[in-house]
Amino acid sequence: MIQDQLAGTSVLITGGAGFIGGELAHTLANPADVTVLDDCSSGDPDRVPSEATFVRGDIRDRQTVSDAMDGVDVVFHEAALVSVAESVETPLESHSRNSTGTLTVLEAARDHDARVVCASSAAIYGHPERVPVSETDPKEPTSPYGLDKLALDHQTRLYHELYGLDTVALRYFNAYGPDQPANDYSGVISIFFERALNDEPLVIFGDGEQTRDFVFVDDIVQANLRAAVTDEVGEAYNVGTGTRVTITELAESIIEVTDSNSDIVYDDPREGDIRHSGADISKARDSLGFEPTVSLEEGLRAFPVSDNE
Ligand code: UD2
Repeated sequence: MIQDQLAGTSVLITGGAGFIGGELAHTLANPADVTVLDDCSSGDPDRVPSEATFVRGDIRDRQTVSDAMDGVDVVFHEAALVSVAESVETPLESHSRNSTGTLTVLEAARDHDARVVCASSAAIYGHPERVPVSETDPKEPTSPYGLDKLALDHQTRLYHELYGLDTVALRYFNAYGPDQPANDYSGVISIFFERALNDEPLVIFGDGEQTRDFVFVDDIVQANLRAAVTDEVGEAYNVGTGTRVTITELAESIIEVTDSNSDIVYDDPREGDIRHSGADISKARDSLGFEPTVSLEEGLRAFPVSDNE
């Protein structure tokens, strides 16, 4: 298994109480020595595995970050303000957490000579000129979140070019998994599951023909582990599956999987919504050996279908 290549190393996971960071922490808790740094502004301390050292703190606090990085070989930087909609409401907060926070992590990594794998996002591409989108395509973010992740993406590359640090940026497409919280700021899959399980209508914004590349959290973890050991550093990689579904197809699948009586209803399109998003993953395939392993059908079946499960 890829995580065995990190056996005996010391890793720091920022945002390790969050949806993706928590999954990484559980995967690495056995082979590696894991420290989690999370301020729990959106993360849940219950996600942190008992084997990990948990530091409750803010990634913008230089001393806290530096202390947490003492003796660390690899940093997985997952801490972020994760919601596009929230970033539109609070652009300063998004900038502070997503851009300044990342610089603070990279600066500490420079001091401690630690490798850093940073969570970038497909949001940096804005409305792609073509799908699937490849890493060199234009980047015109349409939200503060996308802009701040674009800054993170460049910061990650610059710390390699200027300071010789081993860095990698992973541009996540639409991440999902059973542990993703369902609220106004979360992804469509967790929202649809919650509504389907309560037989409430699934509300689609727009005509439902918009498409997304949904990537299961286990595959996001796999990409991170590969980035932690690759020689191809100073690079950014798309992390998706290379396949897309329409939001109507997604809603129908979730109703089927949950055996729900929910209806599908259509509402006004969401402002700033991207029409089509899908990843060209050939670079990650060729350079990292990344291969998505969980189809959308399998991923949806990993969700609990009743409150008792
Ligand atoms: C996701 C990520 C974002 C960023 C981006 C990368 C979330 C919450 N956001 O934005 O962080 O990484 O991908 O491109 O994961 N929709 C409905 N009904 C609902 C909710 C959503 O129809 O109740 C639609 C929505 O209008 C959009 C699609 O579903 O067309 C996906 O929406 P999303 O909020 O899950 O994710 P997205 O692609 O805006």
